[in-house]
Amino acid sequence: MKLYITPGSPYARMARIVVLEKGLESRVEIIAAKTRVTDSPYYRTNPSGRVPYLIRDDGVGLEESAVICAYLDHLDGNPAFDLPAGDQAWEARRLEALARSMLDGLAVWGREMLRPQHERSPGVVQHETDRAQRMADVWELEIDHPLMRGALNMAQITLACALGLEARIPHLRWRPGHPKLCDWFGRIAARPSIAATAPPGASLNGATPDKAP
Ligand SMILES: N[C@@H](CCC(=O)N[C@@H](CS)C(=O)NCC(=O)O)C(=O)O
Repeated sequence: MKLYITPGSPYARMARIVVLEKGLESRVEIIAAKTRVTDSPYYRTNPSGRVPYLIRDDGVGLEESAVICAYLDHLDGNPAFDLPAGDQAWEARRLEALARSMLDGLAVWGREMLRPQHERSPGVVQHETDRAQRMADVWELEIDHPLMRGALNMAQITLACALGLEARIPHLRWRPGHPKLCDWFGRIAARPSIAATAPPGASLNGATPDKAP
């Protein structure tokens, strides 16, 4: 199988984490795609131009991090990241959606910061800055949920990838005032699959890192 990624994509990172967690390194070739450029050869592989993108052994391509993660997790017939039974399934879905909501906002913010400074929208940046702050407040309260403290699951992977975007977005400051979230992130960031997929840092187009602990 071939998994197309970019090193900084948090969505691709989720798939890369599942590859490592499931010991699929020998079955999945990781390929860096060239995204967001005119006429990239990658568009002949995946017309949407997005990552992650998985080409299965039968040649069929899959989009969407959640679909790709579920597919990889089920390959061995012993999924580790399926929903728990009963009412807990709704809690798991709620938490995963909450983490994805934060991630989606941060992805918009990160994309804006990749644009040249004169093309950036201050309104979009402010909106996403405020959203990220509110979501960090919510997660400071939710992080003690048993599903966030138990065995690794998709909500935890998604939140780790969202918070890890601090390396890519210099003004993302989710840490101040959120000690429990800092503690949680410190632990999960040390997990080998999370550490091995950490995004490269970026001082994006003139923005200055600003990281109070
Ligand atoms: N909903 C998608 C989002 C994927 C996505 O937006 N990926 C970004 C990288 S973080 C991308 O490929 N952007 C390239 C482009 O927009 O052309 C998923 O969960 O996989």
